[in-house]
Amino acid sequence: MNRIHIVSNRLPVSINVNDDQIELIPSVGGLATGMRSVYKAYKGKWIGWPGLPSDDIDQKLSGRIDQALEKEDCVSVHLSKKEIDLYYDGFSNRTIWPLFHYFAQYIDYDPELWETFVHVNQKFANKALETLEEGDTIWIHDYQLLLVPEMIKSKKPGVTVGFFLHIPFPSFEVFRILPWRKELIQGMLGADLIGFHTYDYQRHFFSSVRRLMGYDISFNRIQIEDRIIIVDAFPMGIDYDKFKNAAIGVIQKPLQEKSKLHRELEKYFLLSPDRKLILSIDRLDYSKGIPNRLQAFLKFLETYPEFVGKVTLIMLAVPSRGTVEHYINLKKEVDELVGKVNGQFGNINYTPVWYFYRSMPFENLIELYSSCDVCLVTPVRDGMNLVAKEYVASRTNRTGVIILSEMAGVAKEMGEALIINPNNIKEIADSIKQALTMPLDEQRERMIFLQDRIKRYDVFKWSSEFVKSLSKVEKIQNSMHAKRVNSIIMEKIRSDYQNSKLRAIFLDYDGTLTGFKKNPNDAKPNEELHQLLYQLEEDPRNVITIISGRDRASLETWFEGHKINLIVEHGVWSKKVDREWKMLSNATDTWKSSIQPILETFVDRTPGTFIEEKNYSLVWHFRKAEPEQADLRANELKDELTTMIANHNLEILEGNKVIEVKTGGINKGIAALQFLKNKDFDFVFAVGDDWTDEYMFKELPESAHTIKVGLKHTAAKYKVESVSAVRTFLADLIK
Ligand code: ADQ
Repeated sequence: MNRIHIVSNRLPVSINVNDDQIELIPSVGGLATGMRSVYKAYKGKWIGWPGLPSDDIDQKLSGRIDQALEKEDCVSVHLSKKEIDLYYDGFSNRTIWPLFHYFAQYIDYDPELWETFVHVNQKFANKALETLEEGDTIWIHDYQLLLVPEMIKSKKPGVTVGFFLHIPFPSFEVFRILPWRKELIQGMLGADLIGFHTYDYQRHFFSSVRRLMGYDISFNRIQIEDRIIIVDAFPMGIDYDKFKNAAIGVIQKPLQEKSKLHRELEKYFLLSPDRKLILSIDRLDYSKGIPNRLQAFLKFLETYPEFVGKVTLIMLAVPSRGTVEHYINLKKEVDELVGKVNGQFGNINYTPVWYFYRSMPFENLIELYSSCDVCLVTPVRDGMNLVAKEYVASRTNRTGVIILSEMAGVAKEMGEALIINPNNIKEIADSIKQALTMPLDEQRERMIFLQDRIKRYDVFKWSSEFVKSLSKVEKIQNSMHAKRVNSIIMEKIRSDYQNSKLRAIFLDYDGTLTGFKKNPNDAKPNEELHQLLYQLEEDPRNVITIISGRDRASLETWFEGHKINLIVEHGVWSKKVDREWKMLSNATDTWKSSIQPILETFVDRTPGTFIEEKNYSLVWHFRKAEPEQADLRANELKDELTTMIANHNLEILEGNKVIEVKTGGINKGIAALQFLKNKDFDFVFAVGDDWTDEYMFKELPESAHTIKVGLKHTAAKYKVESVSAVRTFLADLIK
């Protein structure tokens, strides 16, 4: 792989200018650690804002700062105070952040914020473009830079672009609220690989892509023209060993070297052997559920008075976004609640909540992690939450209990924690009691599993997995472009054709041999096609089969007089030349009564659409409908059907302007294989245009020549652009 560059809002260093001296202070955060290993190893650059507003530094100093950063392979994007205010504090933190964390009531819809967001994203993209060379890879981070992937891809398509979102991706019903929702999705879709912390966020993202853009999605791939985008979950890890080793260091420190905080913690325990500490650490953010946590602690002390005087909550809140109104209000609310708990239960010897409103050095953080019996992590929404993982890594004696919100991404990896709903105050209060009284054996049993898992998938593994996927997607993209039929490929297929004795030729019909018509019944073969097929049939070595999703009637009529076999309804029925129709499978159609009413509501609501009923499938046709409305409805329908199909063993096929629901387990691939049975074909050929044909491409023997019509991603070996290219190809084959 070539160079890998990183783009994030902030560079991994802070700058201190003192008496004209420039000092670079490396960031110790998890992301910086993980990414440093990547861009250093792949000889890339890190592009981002250095943290100082450009209005505060004169040009000369700015040049010197850039030079100092350059030595660290960092490239700075200069932002003015106004840009930071409108792009970072503004659109990023007052619009996207509340939207993506389901705080719709906090969203700021100011178009000026949006315009600056676009402008600043373009600044980041431009800086990256100056650095990027074709063939390089770039990994873009987080919600502040959602538009950068597209801005880069559109200018340098040869660059492989990765994007990782560190916060949740909300459900479509929430995401759609935003006036600029399409632009954000489009921006993200410039990436070749999009990563989220959890599968749920991925699922929500797919739903928005489907509903807003109408792109094809299969498994974890989105197909747009001749591009493929892979979307996957990569749960971010921490630098496990760093936390573990630091915790060992803290424990082994002689008394005189211990920090003031550590000595205070130890003194607290000495007062009484049954004293316990609960820890809470976050940025002061409304998504973190801090007021709920305090209310739950209050409820706990009220419900279980035997713990009053024995249990203390250490609450660390890092000041964050302090100029934004909702954060100012939150600070006030938290202050009041802390006052309330301490007022109600505290006395001269006992302070129930020790509240620190500040950042703390790493060493103190470790002292807290290793001293506290319980870690309380109760966000109302959180992309991942690294605090929970850091607590686990710091528990060298393998005791300690985590109470964890189900709304944090990390809950997916921590089944052994006590999982709570952050809005259920009573449940949290009861969990605190459960955690404090949990036997040590049980604590260890749970902790061992947690530690094993979090150690295995640490931040280095996380970044290397993402990089691995980037190189995989790069290979897929390259192979897609390499597949077009050219004269060399044509020659090879023709020579195989000429040297063979018995040939199986599978031809899809609509979109392959003929173009699409508004009314499916108007698509009958024209004279040119008849003549072409007659020529193919003339050679007795050719066994030709039209393999289609259509029903029996039209194809039988249209190809009367031809020496052509028919396979229809995606493989349910087949008919050899001069024989009767045969059913290929014992399929059931009992599911129709539950799916038909859903399709009918779509017909009612979408003029120009209709349902076609086949033996083992139902098809919703929307070619004649008003295109924009139909596309919207089609996406809605797919979304609705997706939740139904698993219960019925069904498949949804997205054809060209049709959505077909059919019985599972029958497809063109299985049907084509049946046809090949007991005969010695030494030339197998298949051509088709949509993804129902992909089954055929996958199932046919390795030696088969398979061709996809259109430039989308395919399992076929080769591609041609259009129906007329298929006809030319067939004509050339038999020349
Ligand atoms: P954050 O919202 O910042 O990150 P989180 O993942 O918990 O949340 O990370 C916080 C980090 O700050 C931790 O590493 C912690 O040690 C540190 N920290 C917290 N309080 C501190 C204090 N008082 N002093 C010093 N350090 C403190 C966003 C998303 C998360 C996602 C991360 C990473 O909101 O959901 O997990 O990115 O993708």
